[in-house]
Amino acid sequence: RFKELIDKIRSKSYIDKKSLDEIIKELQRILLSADVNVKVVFEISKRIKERVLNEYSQSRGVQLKDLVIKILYEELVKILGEEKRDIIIAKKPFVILFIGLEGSGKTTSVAKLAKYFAENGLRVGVFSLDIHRPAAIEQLEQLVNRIQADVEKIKFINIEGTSLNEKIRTILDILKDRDVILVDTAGRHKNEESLLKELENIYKYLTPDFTILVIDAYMGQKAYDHTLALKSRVNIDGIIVSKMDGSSKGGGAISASVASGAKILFLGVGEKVDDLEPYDPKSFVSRLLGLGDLDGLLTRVERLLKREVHDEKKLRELAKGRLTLVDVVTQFENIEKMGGLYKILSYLPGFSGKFRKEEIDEMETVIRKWKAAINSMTIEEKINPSIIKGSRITRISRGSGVDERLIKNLIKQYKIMQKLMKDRKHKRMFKEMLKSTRQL
Ligand SMILES: Nc1nc2c(ncn2[C@@H]2O[C@H](COP(=O)(O)OP(=O)(O)OP(=O)(O)O)[C@@H](O)[C@H]2O)c(=O)[nH]1
Ligand SMILES: [Mg+2]
Repeated sequence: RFKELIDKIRSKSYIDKKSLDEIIKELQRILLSADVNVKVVFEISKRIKERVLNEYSQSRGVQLKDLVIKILYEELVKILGEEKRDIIIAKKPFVILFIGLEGSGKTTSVAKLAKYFAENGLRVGVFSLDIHRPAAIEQLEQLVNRIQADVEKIKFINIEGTSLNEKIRTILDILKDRDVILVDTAGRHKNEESLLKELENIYKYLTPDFTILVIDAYMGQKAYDHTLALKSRVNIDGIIVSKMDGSSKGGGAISASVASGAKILFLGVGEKVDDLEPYDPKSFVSRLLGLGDLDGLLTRVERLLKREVHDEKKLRELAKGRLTLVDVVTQFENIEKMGGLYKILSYLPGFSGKFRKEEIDEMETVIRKWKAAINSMTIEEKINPSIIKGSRITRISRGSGVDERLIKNLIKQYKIMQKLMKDRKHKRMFKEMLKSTRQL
């Protein structure tokens, strides 16, 4: 579905408020169907709209659809995490608490991370505080025993028949020589007050150095409220998204990230202790949006943005004071900055009241299309527009989606402007410009 949206944008290379609104609406539908929380979708789409409007005029050479994807990507990873990150083991022992909804994959994730840390040369201690589900502690023990590691590397501890406070104190003491201690807990539902209270107590007695929220990729819309409920009781420092080996797109992770303020660290990609992957922003977002080669696209856009800066410089040197189409674009941008044609005209004697609002809106649309056409031109064409004829016009039209007729008219405008620049009769310039724009 995202692909369809992109194809739709592809056929547009200029933006007006209406078509951007359409794009944003479609984007909202896609994010909602990927299970991103409604509030989050609203926030993200607002940001994207603002940024597209702001950045499009400065991103010459970048197609609108690519710009939309780039901005969407940047906004998403701002929430999810912009890079792969590691848990910094800042002291010894470093205590990590695992929390999450029932069945979210906490116990499996504890075992996966035990293996991960052991492989990184750390001495790991593991224990469980899940006294609610039968056989929960045995499940963790079995998973840990399955890890192929030096027996010395991973130590599993359990003691029975004491209070929560006593149990935590005793086990922490036994494991005090470990580099890192991983603590499993029972699943909590946001409406089970006694379990949430118990979590608060665990947090208080354990004083963990780091708390990981484990969320199931299939959790969807519920992720937001559940995360908020947990966040109101304990700190959340990082997120593991489990079951990413299934068909879910993992949109719930965005909700969990927003609600907790924490970033994604790892993904669970299977039931075995080896099935752990570090989070990678590009592949996570590609999957969420169902986009194949996001990496390639982002690299291309970056390159284009860099090259444009370079091209501009070269262009300025070559043009040496001549009126180029880049200057024309700058003029158009100045008009926009000054509040649009309507405002400018109302200040010019002889013009105020001459045009109806709709006529001026129409002219502004034409100007936007001209800008798109200029974006599709080569440097030579921008400096010396008189070479733009025949097959060049066809090419520019195809590249920008702007009608050939409009491009020819742009060249005509340019020539008029060039002439008028010489005798500096700005008033007449406007008059002529507007007259022939109206004839379109
Ligand atoms: N396919 C797949 N299955 C997973 C993954 N992580 C966990 N599971 C499975 O999901 C189920 C629940 O996992 P647990 O680790 O027991 O979840 P939990 O959060 O500890 O569950 P409770 O302790 O009951 O709250 C088990 O059948 C796991 O094998 C994963 O990344 N991929
Ligand atoms: Mg468990």
